Amino acid sequence: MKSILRIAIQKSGRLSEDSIKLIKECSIDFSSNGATLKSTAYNFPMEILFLRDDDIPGYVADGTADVGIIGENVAAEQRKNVTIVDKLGFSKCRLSIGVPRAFDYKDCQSLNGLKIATSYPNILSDFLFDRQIKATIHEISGSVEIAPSIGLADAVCDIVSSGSTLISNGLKEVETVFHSEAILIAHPNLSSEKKEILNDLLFRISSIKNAKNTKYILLNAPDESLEKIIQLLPGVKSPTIMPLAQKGWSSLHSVVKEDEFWEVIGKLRDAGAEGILVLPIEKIIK
Ligand code: PRT
Ligand code: ZN
Repeated sequence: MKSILRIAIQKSGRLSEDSIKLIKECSIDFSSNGATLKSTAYNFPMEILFLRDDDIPGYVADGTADVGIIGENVAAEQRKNVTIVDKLGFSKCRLSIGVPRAFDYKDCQSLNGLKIATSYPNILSDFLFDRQIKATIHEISGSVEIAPSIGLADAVCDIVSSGSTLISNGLKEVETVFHSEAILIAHPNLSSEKKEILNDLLFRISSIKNAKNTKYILLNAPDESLEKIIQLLPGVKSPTIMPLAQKGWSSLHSVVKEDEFWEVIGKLRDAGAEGILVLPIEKIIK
């Protein structure tokens, strides 16, 4: 029987949409109607399992799934025997310590003697141990942010992204314990056939990551400006230049990072560039 790579992704939650989007951007088609627990890709040797994110490291470790997409925070907390094969760049967040706004916080030693509520006891205890802080960890599974206001704890250690949950619960963020983003984990001993499928998947993911925030740019310029413009838009290898029907003018095609584009646009126009078009890129294979 032909090998199939089983990937576990979050069924519903903050990772779901971007996980599905990433797989589909890899040109792997499957149905995902929200109700199914398992789906088979139509055009790639892959089966998709839809699970709770907390269950994914265990299933990947025991081989029920071959690979999985989870938050780095979950992998670091659970410490299951899995290999991190790629960072995926979405669901970025941090695990931070928050204390009541009125708390006179100086540095991490101010945490000595406090009771800290968290769903991440392992990551927090490493953080405290490294800094020789003696605090009590109170493990709770949800709604960590309300613990200080109901007298359950003095401080919290919870996931923060915008910071508004901490603020609306009268807390201030005082220490960052861990930075997280979505990662691809794999079973440590995949068969060579499954490894081959995983390598194909990783290659497709890298071409999508290369294209992220990168735009295709076309412009017209007088020939005497080309050298200057090439310096501004070096592209992947070097820009393509084609003569226009109008003598003395060329069309230049290149790629540019979106944030760098706004820095060079003024310089391109000063150099004589006209008719600048900027288009999205789906994939870049280097
Ligand atoms: O049901 P299931 O168990 O599958 O999902 P879950 O409820 O355990 O997880 P979910 O969907 O909430 O989060 C999945 C992953 O997304 C986490 O493990 C993180 O890696 C990542 N992530 C990114 C976040 C956030 N951003 C986030 N903001 N996880 C949780 N939050 C919560 C946080 O717990 C807090 O309550 O959002 C609140 C803080 O947000 P801000 O924007 O107010 O700071
Ligand atoms: Zn969860």
